[in-house]
Amino acid sequence: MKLYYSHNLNPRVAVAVARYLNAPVDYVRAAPRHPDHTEAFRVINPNALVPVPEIGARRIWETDAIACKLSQLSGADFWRAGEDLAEMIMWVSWSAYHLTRAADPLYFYRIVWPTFSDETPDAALLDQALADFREHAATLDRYLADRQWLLGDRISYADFRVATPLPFAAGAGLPVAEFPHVARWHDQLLAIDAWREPFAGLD
Ligand SMILES: N[C@@H](CCC(=O)N[C@@H](CS)C(=O)NCC(=O)O)C(=O)O
Repeated sequence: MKLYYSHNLNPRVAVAVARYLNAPVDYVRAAPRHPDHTEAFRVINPNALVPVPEIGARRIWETDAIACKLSQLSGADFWRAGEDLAEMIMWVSWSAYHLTRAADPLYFYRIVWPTFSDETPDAALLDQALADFREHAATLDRYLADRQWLLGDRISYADFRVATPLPFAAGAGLPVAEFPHVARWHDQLLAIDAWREPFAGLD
């Protein structure tokens, strides 16, 4: 199975999952938004985005779907079933609509934007994103106060997904240190090679 990726937020999660699960994946670095590649890439993913796998006739894209598939293929319960499933989906959804959504402009304007523009980003937009991030990080912090991992005492995909923006905290200016339980939890993740250095040895 091929997995097309870049070093940005979502593909980083997909590669980390694949490496954590030791999935039999051929990693292919891609730049789907490069004008020379976009149209050809739409054959693989109509959104011209990564991550995206090539796994046969049925096409899937979206980091969460890829993580689900990788977990199924590896026989792991990283993607939970049974009683934990609803709670895991809750965190996957919460990440997309709250924490990662808040962090996204900070990531984009402080890390990606300067690579191709000299224009100063809108300060009000970044202030609002920072306020939103603090609100949602506080929610996460309270939740983690008496839990090792989001679903209790075992790591799951919920942990990887909710932590999507945190490896970029320094460059994006995410105030993780203000939230001690979040910082402790993310340190646990950073102790995992696949999360800390998903691209090690790839390119
Ligand atoms: N909803 C999609 C979002 C995918 C996405 O936005 N991918 C971005 C990176 S975060 C992308 O492909 N950007 C072009 C690139 O990285 O070259 C998912 O969860 O996988």
